[in-house]
Amino acid sequence: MFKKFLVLIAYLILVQFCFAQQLMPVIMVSIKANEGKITISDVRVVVDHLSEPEEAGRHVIKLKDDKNKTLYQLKVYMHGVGFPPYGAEMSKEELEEFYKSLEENFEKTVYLPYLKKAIYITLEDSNGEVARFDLSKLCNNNGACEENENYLSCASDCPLSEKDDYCLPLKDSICDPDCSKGLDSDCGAKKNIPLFITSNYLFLAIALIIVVIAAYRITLLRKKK
Ligand SMILES: [Ca+2]
Ligand SMILES: [Ca+2]
Repeated sequence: MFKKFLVLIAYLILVQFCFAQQLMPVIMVSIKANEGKITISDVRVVVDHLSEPEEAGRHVIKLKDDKNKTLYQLKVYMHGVGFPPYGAEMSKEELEEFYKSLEENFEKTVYLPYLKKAIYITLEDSNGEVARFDLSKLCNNNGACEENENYLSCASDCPLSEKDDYCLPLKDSICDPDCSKGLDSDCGAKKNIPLFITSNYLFLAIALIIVVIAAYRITLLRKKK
């Protein structure tokens, strides 16, 4: 029985190990479809997992180098995900309208490897290119931290200690001002509470406990009498 239990634990650890994907700097690509018109709405480098290919998809998103060579490609399913409102009585036409809207209006985010050699991203279907994004926008080295740039893709324009709309809570004694309270331990305002105050509070707490115990004993004694 114990042996079986050990084998099960070892198997579970192995499964976890095999399927655990590594967190790393990746290119986050936001795609938007508006009335059927597909555009790449936002691109930036973030720390996340790579997207898995979606076999049902008829679109491919590619990373290309300066010689138009494909460095990486991923199959994507360009379709919104949703269900008709629960309990709503919808006619056949209304349902058709609902599913058509899912097909033509949606937002989608995919994560691609951050390859320095890649200079642009294309989104393609069987007829050719649908949308394109120029990756030089991830850093233009002009001294200002702008749209699409952040510390991960452009440390020269976006130093970690200044705002770039992305929280990177590294333990490096630099506070990232984009992190909400408590996320970056380097941002903790070090409150130097004077020792005499803390010791006074401790003294008060002990005194209070003694008073409570004494009061309890006195009431017990009174009851016995
Ligand atoms: Ca810049
Ligand atoms: Ca930041």
